[in-house]
Amino acid sequence: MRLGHQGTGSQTLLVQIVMALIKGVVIRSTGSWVAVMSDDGVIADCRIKGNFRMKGFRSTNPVAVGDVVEYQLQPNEDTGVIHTIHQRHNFIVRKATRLSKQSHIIASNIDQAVVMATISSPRTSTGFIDRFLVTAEAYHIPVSIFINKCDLYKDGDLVKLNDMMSLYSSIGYTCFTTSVVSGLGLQEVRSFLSGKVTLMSGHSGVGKSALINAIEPGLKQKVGVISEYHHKGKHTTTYAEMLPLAGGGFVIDTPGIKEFGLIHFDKQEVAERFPEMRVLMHGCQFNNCTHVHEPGCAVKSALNDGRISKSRYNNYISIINDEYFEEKEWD
Ligand SMILES: Nc1nc2c(ncn2[C@@H]2O[C@H](COP(=O)(O)OP(=O)(O)O)[C@@H](O)[C@H]2O)c(=O)[nH]1
Ligand SMILES: [Mg+2]
Ligand SMILES: [Zn+2]
Repeated sequence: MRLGHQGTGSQTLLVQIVMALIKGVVIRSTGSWVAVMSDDGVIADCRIKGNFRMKGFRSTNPVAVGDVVEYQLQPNEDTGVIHTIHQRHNFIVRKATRLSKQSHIIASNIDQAVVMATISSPRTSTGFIDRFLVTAEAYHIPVSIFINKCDLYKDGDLVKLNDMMSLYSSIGYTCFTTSVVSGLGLQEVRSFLSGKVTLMSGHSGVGKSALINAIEPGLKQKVGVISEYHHKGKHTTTYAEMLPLAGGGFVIDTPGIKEFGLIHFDKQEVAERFPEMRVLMHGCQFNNCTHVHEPGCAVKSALNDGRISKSRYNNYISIINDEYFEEKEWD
């Protein structure tokens, strides 16, 4: 095709360029505006046109971070309109509010998840870690653990660090020890994240932003900003954000998300999401065993002889006693 023609030919070409659908990935979604990064790295603010809500699923946000979309640039504007959302490979949700039946899609098309924990300053409970692991397992998303701030730990904290590492490694989870201050583990983390879409979670203050900055200095995430979550049980309007890595891949920082709602979950399913329980369950006397009080329970006998850790089992009990499951009956 020859360019530089006069008259209608070039106008047609121009119209075709403007009308063309551009494919990209949603990197920020803040309500009605969505930032989409195209394959060649250009970021456009887009609006959503039409109804994209999924059937049989009530979510508060039709488009989520990680969605692959096609958008059209608006004539004479540098904004776009999203026309199509590609089918999601997976997505992770939380309850929109504590008691709501609606859910909020945190992110989609995730290759792997990471929970960042700290032994102290602040202490991360195993309850938080196990809930995150269980949720990732339920979505079949590979999940690993980063234990950060290792420069700080001495004496009792070092013992806890080693216990945590050996417990979760023995179950099969990949664990990294990291320190943004000393540089411990950062090279390993950089290659672990490269080329993948990684959802990163962890309490506020564990060092997610600091670690992202350390491996990707161009990103300049705000460090030490604790603003997200003032009142327990109330989700404020903080949004997940997808950060592009220079070596390919993205990290999804999920600020202010304290817990993932175990939505779309049956109580019965929870034990299956504990890999060390899953391999034993077939040995239980009853095939609908809840592993709480039944005779002939293979999980409880493994607990009694130390093959299953007390903290993991206690967290299992705590999860199945969640208020979310209260209205639900065991099948
Ligand atoms: N000693 C130490 N402090 C760290 C480390 N990583 C982060 N911090 C500090 O912990 C605080 C919270 O970090 P930030 O990245 O904002 O945590 P986020 O809320 O998880 O994003 C900041 O003051 C950081 O400087 C680390 O490995 N060692
Ligand atoms: Mg942060
Ligand atoms: Zn059992």
